[in-house]
Amino acid sequence: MKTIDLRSDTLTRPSEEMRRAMASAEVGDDVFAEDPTVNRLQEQICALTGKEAALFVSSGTQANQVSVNAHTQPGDEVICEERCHIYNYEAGAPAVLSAVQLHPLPGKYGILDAEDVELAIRPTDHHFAQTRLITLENTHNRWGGTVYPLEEIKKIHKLAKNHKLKMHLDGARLWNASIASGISIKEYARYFDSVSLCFSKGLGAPVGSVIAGSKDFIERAHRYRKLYGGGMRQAGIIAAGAIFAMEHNFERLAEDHNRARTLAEAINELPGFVVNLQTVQTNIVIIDTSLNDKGAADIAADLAERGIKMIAFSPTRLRAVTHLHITDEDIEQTIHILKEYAQ
Ligand code: TLP
Repeated sequence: MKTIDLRSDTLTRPSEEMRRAMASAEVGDDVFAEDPTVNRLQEQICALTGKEAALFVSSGTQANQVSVNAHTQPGDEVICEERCHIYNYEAGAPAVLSAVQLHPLPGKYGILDAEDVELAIRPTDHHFAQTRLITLENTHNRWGGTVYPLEEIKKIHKLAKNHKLKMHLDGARLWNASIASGISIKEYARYFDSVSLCFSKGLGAPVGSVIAGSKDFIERAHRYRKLYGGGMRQAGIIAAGAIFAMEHNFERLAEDHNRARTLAEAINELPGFVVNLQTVQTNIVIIDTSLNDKGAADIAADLAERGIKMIAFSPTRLRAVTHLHITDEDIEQTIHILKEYAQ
């Protein structure tokens, strides 16, 4: 029985061609900034984002945490959305590594309201932590891959400027946002002081993320990358996978989005399963299972026995993610098995 693994787009394995590109990559010591492939990747990212400088890092978590540290001082406060990755899935790193506190705000489908953000900014007073940074996530993972409307980003950017705050974008899946909205990565990046992008999600590279920002910011980020043990040597081997992924797997994300939509619509018709179709904008489908007697973890276990893997995202929510290895037939088969199961 073939297993259809919808747990995450991080599960993709490098293709033969990607492996060949990696095997033949020119390399040097990147801690000396002498790896030509890493340097080429960073230059490509500067062009893509319109930023002055870029830094290749090992993971999305490292990209976010290096950025948080490079923007803040211990005791500062960081405004974020309450379901964001930085707050929920990075092992409490902002407190441990940057000694900052997070100020999570509720958002609609992961989108913060500019007025709420403004109200959350602390006045300058010795009772309060100093608000220093706002982080946004695009697409928003826990909300089901929702795309941040550019108008909302602009509003938050404007007030951040007025209050002299920095803006960081967790753009692990900014690729998907760009394909879904038709808005370029560069246009999104304009409104942020730093942007992180992951190569190891929908783009299908095995390892690696990148941060882009001003020269000053990236210089500070360089120091934190080293401090976190993230200075890599012949990293061109993995940077070559990232370059290959950008060149071959970016445009095709539209296919993943179409498949997620087909899956979401079919699941929403089944008894006991509800999908808020408004949130299905890219490659993530969040399935509400609260009408079932069984919890999401038990349903996930039952489905795994039938060859379909999804993640229980909460006691009443499953997540299914489409990616490079998921075909139209896999979607049909998933729908077929879910139909049988729902009855
Ligand atoms: N997300 C993973 C899990 O950690 C939940 C997934 O399967 O979706 N930002 C966002 C928005 C992410 O979704 C992720 C990974 C990261 C950052 C962190 O990336 P890595 O795993 O490379 O540290």
